Amino acid sequence: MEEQKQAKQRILSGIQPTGVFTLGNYMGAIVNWEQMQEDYDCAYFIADLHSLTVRQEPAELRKHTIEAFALLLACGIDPEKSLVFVQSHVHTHAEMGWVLCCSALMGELGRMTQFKDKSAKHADNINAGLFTYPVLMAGDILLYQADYVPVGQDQRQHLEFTRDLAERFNHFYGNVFKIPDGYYPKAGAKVMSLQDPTSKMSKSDPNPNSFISILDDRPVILNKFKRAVTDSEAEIVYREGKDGINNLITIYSVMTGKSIPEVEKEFEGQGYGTFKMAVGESVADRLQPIRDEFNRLVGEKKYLEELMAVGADRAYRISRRTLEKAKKKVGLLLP
Ligand code: ATP
Ligand code: LTN
Repeated sequence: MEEQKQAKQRILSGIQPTGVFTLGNYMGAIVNWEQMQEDYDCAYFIADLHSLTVRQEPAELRKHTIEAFALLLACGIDPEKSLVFVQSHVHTHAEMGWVLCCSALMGELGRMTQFKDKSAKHADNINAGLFTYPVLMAGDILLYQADYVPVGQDQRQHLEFTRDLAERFNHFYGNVFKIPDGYYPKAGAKVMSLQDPTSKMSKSDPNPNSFISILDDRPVILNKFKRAVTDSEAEIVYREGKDGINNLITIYSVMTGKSIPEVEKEFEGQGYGTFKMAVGESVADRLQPIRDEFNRLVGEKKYLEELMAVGADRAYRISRRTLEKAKKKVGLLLP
């Protein structure tokens, strides 16, 4: 049994507890996470250390962390099949981050789009953690010798950085890390804001009409789609320049499993109003069981804490092997 498991390739990914997950997180990452559980050895975690790079209210962060853990389970991540844990419960992550920081270059970190975007958004708190964020993320991935990292399009640059850093480390110190690949969904890798379809849907957007939270109820979902920004034409076709409609077509296509030409055909000659409601209904149908399961699980705090403890213990036992190897290679004396 154990041997069979070892033969499988390893998947690892994380999500920050910065609020309730959006439809973007779900389509861009979690849908793949759930599907991959069958064929891979998967590890998923709540990236709470990463969320400290933006100022958080401590009580809120604690609440969001336990809720994010429950949400993962509600989305179908099965702790019997996958390793699920909270990043800060496993101290190897912070330690690996430090060792890797000493191989990361200021220049490459300064070029990261997310660093530039978040610095602009939080000009009063451009902290060193925001700058070294990708190094901590690289450590998360490399500690587990992951083969694939399923993420949305916005994380592509961080994945490239992880590969470069791992290659550099291996080159200087000897082979320690496996070089991971990103894994992106064919559709839904970048779900756009419903209010500004040229920018990505984000759970920390101050305008709640711009995103669908996976815990929104049906009337809220329908209302948000009704107000979604589109264009002044009347054709439901996927075409360059029609960012709002393209986004809605993609969402409907992923929710229903229909191809884009099938969706175009289904709504030929129909108005935007009808189409928006159909998209809203498809999303509400899909999210309903997740919401029900979340509401059940979130009351089971003790059960969730037990799962977190089991996950942390297993994650530590796996990750310490790589950490020790890396520490030895750079010349640290192991105790
Ligand atoms: P924040 O708004 O706090 O920066 P976020 O909504 O961008 O957070 P993360 O926790 O940073 O969410 O991302 C979790 C996963 O969801 C990542 O794999 C990321 O690529 C993916 N993701 C985030 N937003 C989208 C989106 N709009 N479309 C597709 N995937 C997304
Ligand atoms: N930066 C990621 C969250 C994250 C992550 C990881 C994803 C932290 N560590 C390791 C994949 C692998 C984000 O989604 N914004």
